[in-house]
Amino acid sequence: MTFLYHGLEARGAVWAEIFAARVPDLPFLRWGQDSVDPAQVRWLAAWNAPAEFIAQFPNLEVLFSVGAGIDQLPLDALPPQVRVVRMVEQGIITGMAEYVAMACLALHRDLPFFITEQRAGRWTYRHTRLAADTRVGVMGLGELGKAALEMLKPLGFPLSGWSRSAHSIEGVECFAGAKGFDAFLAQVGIAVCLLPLTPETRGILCRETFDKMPRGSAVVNAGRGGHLVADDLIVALDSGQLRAAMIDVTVPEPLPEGHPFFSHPAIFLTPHVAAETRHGSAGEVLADNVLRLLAGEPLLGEVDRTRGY
Ligand code: NDP
Ligand code: OXD
Repeated sequence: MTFLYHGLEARGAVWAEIFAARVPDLPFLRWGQDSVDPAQVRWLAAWNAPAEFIAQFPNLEVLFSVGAGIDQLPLDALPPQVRVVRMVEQGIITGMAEYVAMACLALHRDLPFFITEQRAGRWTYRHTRLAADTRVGVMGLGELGKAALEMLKPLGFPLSGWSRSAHSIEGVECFAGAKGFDAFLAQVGIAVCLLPLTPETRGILCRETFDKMPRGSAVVNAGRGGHLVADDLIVALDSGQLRAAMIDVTVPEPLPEGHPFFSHPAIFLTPHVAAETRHGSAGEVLADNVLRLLAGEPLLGEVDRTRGY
């Protein structure tokens, strides 16, 4: 029985050390470096390994995502009995909360506008508002959405959240399900997407959604590129329905040269860096999960494959 890791060499080196210390009896193999007997592989950790790669392990029991999301893995090609586990670790959580706070302050204080004016050599006054005047609405109240809201609280933004099932979070007006979506949108000044990508959430940041937000609102997409309809964003920005957007994830990644997101004055673009899996803290979480597996205990971050997240 072996644990196989497929991914960045530097991360593999850190994880190999953590496993040697925490689970010394379990062989931790690194794809491309160690010799692997495919029949022995029960547990696999990967970011976006292709279906053909995973198919070579007939006895695979658990697939661990190296990241918080799992949509990048070829789940449709995975036998139904294989368990899928996403990464729930503090490095990703803190990184995302920082990114969302940065994005909300930047959009709220009109940074895209002021940067455009600066680059054009213009000293242009525009009235600014305080955080108390801009409601931030977070779509997705999971590990990342909740952490982002906690980071935003001391900044003074009124806060809303939207999720599939009902939640109750102190200081946050919570909405749930398709029924709650319009009421959620109607009052947000900045909408932050931290949803998983599923058939229900694909394309959710679209014209219909933007039109339900107050005119002049802003959008942050740090979920997945598939949540956003890129052409609809451009139309909404050009018409003034949206004031600005901060985009971390796109389709495809990387975006091709010349894509309008690179040059649109109302778009801030970052190359999928909102939150990164931190080698050390993630390795400890993975080792914890392996110890849980060995003890027959529930796993942290196990995905409900029928639900898709
Ligand atoms: P979780 O699984 O912890 O939370 C998902 C949240 O989304 C839950 O609150 C869930 O509702 C809600 N949700 C799911 N489907 C729907 C729906 N149809 N309608 C309304 N709400 C829905 O995920 P995380 O917070 O850990 O991560 C979220 C996503 O962030 C990841 O899947 C990934 O795509 C993205 N990500 C992006 C990164 C980046 O660098 N840009 C880094 C890491 C992650 P409920 O609570 O009711 O179940
Ligand atoms: C993740 C990501 O899902 O980095 O962890 O996008």
